[in-house]
Amino acid sequence: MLRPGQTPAGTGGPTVTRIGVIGTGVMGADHARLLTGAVSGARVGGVFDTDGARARGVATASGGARVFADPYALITDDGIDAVLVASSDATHEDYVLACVAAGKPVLCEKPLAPSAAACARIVEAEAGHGSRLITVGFMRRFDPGYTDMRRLLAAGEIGAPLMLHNVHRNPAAVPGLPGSALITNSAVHELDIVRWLFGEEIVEVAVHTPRASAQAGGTRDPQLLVLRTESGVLADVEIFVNARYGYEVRCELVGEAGTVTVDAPPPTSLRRGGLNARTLPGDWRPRFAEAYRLELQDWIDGAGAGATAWDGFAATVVAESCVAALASGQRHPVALPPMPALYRG
Ligand code: ISE
Repeated sequence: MLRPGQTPAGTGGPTVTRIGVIGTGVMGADHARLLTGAVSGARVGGVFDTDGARARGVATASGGARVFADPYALITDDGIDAVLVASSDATHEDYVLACVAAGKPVLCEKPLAPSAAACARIVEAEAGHGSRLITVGFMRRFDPGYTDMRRLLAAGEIGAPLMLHNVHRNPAAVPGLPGSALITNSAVHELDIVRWLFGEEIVEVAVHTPRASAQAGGTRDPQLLVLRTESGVLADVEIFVNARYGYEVRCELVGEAGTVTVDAPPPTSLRRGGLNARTLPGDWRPRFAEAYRLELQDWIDGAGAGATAWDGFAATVVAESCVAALASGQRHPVALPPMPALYRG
């Protein structure tokens, strides 16, 4: 996590943290745009992408950031205070470990790494370093709907929680996507939200599948995950990545004395020809625009509300159990090792 005061030496002006962005695809470009125009106290200091033209485009749009040919040179450069990793999932581990070795704060897009073993190596490195440097980009923790739901639950407004029903739909996915990717790439957000909302671990999972959609190109889509927490709360997650009609994420929390619903309808509706219509976004960026902005601001301010490396590890452990449950059709237990002291409290 960042700490305020990481001002480039000798500027004399307000604190500006220079961020190095690794990966300038859809998410990296969007983070760079927010850092440049919507977040205070930061600017894009450098960018790296395997596609040089794409990196140059984002550098220009970010007000002339430096373009690095080597991501490790970006990480260790004196002109870079902190790093945002938005490259492909398989590259996260190496970049995050290099940031820890350089003692630089890093915000890594989800998932922290594709396997629990890789996440464990990252946790071990950070615990060895002795202070927290890593934040994981589970942006829903900053979505006003989800934070309100958590606040209402904590305030006792709906009594003790019983169930959480989640709907997570994308309009289309690449044909032939492995069924496991629906869990590790998409439903991993709900795996994190369940841990964050209830403040306890998921201990058992099952994955059910109806017949696959004819639109899914051979992918086992949709899927229904059923998660049981330590205290016996059940959360179900419908993940459907070829829903065709648009991007939609919503959920309802059922408690002993009431429910809380998170929905994100756009404020404008069009009534015409017997219909009352609201436009749905095409993907997650408009749906979670405010969450991404608040996540970055929190990171820049060093406020520390973001997910830790341990949270990234735990979500991936649960995801691996779900993938095993998808393959076996059986319920699977989730086993986490003891949490290192660095992440307690
Ligand atoms: C994507 O990678 C995301 O992180 C989105 O939030 C999620 O809704 C989508 O399904 C993923 O593919």
